[in-house]
This record gives sequence, structure tokens and C-alpha cells, in this order.
Amino acid sequence: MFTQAIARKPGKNFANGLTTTDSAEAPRYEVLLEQHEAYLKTLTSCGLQVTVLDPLPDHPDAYFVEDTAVVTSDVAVITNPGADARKGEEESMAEILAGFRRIERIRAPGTVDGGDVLQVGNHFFIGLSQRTNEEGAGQLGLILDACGSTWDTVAVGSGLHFKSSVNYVGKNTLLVTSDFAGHKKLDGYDRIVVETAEACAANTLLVNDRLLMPAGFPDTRKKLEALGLEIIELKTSEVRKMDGGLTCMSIRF
Ligand code: CIR
Repeated sequence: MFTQAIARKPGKNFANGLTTTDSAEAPRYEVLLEQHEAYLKTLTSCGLQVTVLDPLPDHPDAYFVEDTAVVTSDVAVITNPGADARKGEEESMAEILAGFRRIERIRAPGTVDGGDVLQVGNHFFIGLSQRTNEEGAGQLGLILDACGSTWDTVAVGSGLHFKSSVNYVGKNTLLVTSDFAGHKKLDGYDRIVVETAEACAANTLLVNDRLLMPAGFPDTRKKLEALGLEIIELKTSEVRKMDGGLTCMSIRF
């Protein structure tokens, strides 16, 4: 069970963050704040104590806190984010997490974004992406080895991060995009495959037996209902314009 979450309020300059999404409509700060607040309230309603940090003016993507640390029951691994514009966000996260866990670090030339790291029980999938390199994955793997966890790397291919495409939804089941439908490295888990038109819904977050999913993906919702868990839909239009989703906006532990 998770008891804690760390999040960060988006700054007014959030639209200056990195994005590959070509949205017809400009990102809207007031709408993002509403959606972000609803997300934080939902985490609280799932039983988490939520610590909300202030925006970092020099880092418009800093509210995507997940990328800056990988927190397990033993350790908080402060990452070296893969995008130059995001390096430095991790420092204030290290200060906060030192109050909860022993700190380890990913060091250059290693890079890791937390969005590439999916924990399933005591196993960690580490996506190799434009943000997470072999060296970073290897450093993280050594730390996980020392904690008695298992891990494996998986090539991310399309999408920003591994968790843009694959997430654990409980009951030995992974929610995956079609790219991962038959992927050998995910063998041993049942898979729910999202339709291509609903690919964004793969970024669904399991929190204490509840599924937080992006609103507006009815086919995926129906498939998830078969798991028998409570489902909460949250609006994510504005973070999606910035290549983000539900997993990115908090670190849960
Ligand atoms: C970036 O490109 O780094 C941000 N605009 C989006 C990060 C999303 N984070 C995540 O999926 N964990």
C-alpha cells in the first residue's frame, strides 16, 4: 500500500516545457491547475498523504516529478534526467526524499527518467528510451540488485517513456499499447491491450487498489472493468499537450 505522494504545482510557464505534441489548442494554465488539483484530491482520497512542492521557475516541466526519482521500500534513487532542460529538477526532490529514504543517485553519463521505470511487486522494468540510457539502467539495476529486487530492460520504441505505453493495473495484469501486445519481455503477465485510438489510456495509474485512468476512453474503461477494481476517471487534456499523463505527476511510495 502507498502512504505518501510527492507532487509539484505546475508553474505559470508550464507551456514552455518540452513537447512533441502538436495540439491545435494552446495549453491552458487555469484548466491545468483544475485538473492537477483534482488529481491531488484523488490521491488523498486513496489514502495518501500528499506533499505538494512549489513550482521551479527555471524548469517548466518540474511538475512531472515522477521523472526525478525512483522510490522503493528501501531506497530513493535520484535520477539524472535524460533531457538537458530537465537536469536540476532532481535536486529539491533529493532534499524532500532524504526525509523518507536512504538516497542513491544515477550519475552521468548515466541517465534515467522515472517515467521509464515500472515496478511490479519486487520486479522493475526499465525502459531504454531517448531519456534513459543503458548506463543509467545499469546503475539503477545495481542499486536494485543490492536491495534484492529483480529488473530487466525493455526497449521503448515509440512514445516518450515506457510508462507511456505499459502500466501495471493489478491482478498480474499489464495494460499495454499494441506495440507491447506480444512482447516477450512481458511474458508471465496477463495483458489488456488498448486500441490504437485510445493509446493514451495506457497511462493508467494503480493506487491502493483503485485505477486512476484518463477520462474519455470508453473501450479501455470497459476492458479494465473486468478486473473488478474501482475506476476513477480524471481529465488530462492539458498535460497531454505536454506529453504527460497521470503517472508523471506524482511519486508514490
Ligand atoms: C518532458 O518531455 O519531459 C515533459 N514535457 C513530459 C514528461 C512526462 N513524464 C512522464 O511521462 N513520466
